[in-house]
Amino acid sequence: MNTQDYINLEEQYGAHNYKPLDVVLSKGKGVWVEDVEGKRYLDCLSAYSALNQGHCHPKIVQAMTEQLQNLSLTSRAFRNDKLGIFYKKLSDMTGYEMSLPMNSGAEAVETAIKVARKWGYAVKGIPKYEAEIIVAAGNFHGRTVTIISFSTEPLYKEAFGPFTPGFKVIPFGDLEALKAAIGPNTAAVMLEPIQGENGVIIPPEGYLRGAADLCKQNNVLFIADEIQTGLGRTGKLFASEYEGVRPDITIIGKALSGGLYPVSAVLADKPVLGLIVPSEHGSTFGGSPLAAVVGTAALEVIEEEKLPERSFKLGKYFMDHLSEINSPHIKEIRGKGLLIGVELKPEAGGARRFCESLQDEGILAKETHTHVIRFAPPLIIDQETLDWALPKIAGVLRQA
Ligand code: IF1
Repeated sequence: MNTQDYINLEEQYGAHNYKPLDVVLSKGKGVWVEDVEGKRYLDCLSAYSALNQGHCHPKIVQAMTEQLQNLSLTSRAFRNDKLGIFYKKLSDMTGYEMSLPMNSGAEAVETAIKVARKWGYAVKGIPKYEAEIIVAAGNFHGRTVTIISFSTEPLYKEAFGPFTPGFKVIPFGDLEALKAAIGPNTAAVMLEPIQGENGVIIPPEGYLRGAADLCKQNNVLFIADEIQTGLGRTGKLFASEYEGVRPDITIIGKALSGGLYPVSAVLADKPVLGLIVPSEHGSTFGGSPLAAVVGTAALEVIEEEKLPERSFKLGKYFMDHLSEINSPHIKEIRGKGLLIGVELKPEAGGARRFCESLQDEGILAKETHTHVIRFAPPLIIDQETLDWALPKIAGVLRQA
């Protein structure tokens, strides 16, 4: 079978909920992937930041393979000998007292919403079923019905109502709007520190700090969705650290497994997460021994290989050199660490064709929101590889 055969197979038998680049990958190692024709590419998407540790990281693969010889799943009806170790690692590394493991990011977001609502009723005393959660326009938190209920992107939402009530949407980056939106029934404010999907949108300096302060003053939980920005991606373990913010709840996923298996978690302290009692919440696969060893190994790699520091340093190097590219198409380059967006002028005709040219050059990147090319390579990338990629990126960006 060649590339076209694989594409035809997918198109014929699979739902068309994506329109991928026409590249069929069959191998991955570190920052590199290979397609079925044997062509090699630098991965500059990292599965939307799930591959911060690189493809098939040997340490995580070994942990997973060893575990597979012993025990994969117990369900949470029984305990297993790996989950506690994972909890402790999460706590030691993040400073939160407790965590609740799920699988996909969306499930962890749903979990955080449930926890925040329960806190609103049990602790804050909000009248039953009147809890409100404030979110930002342009948000992306996943695909479940409740989560799309507060999306502002019609394509993600419009066809799928009726929607879950209890959410209030305010403009991202506007503290006055947030202040005005908080009321007696507000249980939580949930934000992405940087809006990834919305085009790598960085809020004005002081916004997260201000939002967290407003929450504290008004007895409201501050929830950070760090599923994409967390675990080193932006040059710190968590993007919230840039403003000295410690959210009441932090949500992580993606790189929590290094891309081997879906592992997500909600992190919080006992007064919040301790409110959840047996049978109120759960998951067949969440917290399995397999997930626990993969999660533990993925966290160890982040620590041992100093991925946040690497991301900080190499992100700056990457951005500085991207900024030197003299292209009439570039409107703005923005980012933190190795989460970088290159916004093109509308006249450039959309980012997609640039991504296709990058593909020809052996670089896989993905457009986001029509005009932005997102560069987010695995955090294990080195300067030499960036030096290989930069002239190619420059060539593509200068093209007519
Ligand atoms: C898709 C985007 C990225 C996320 C944040 C929760 C989730 C995500 C901040 C849900 C997921 C993904 C999912 C994937 C594409 C993608 C994405 F382009 F849509 F926006 F990363 F930039 N919070 N992001 O970014 O996590 O349930 O998927 O594990 O849905 O097409 P999930």
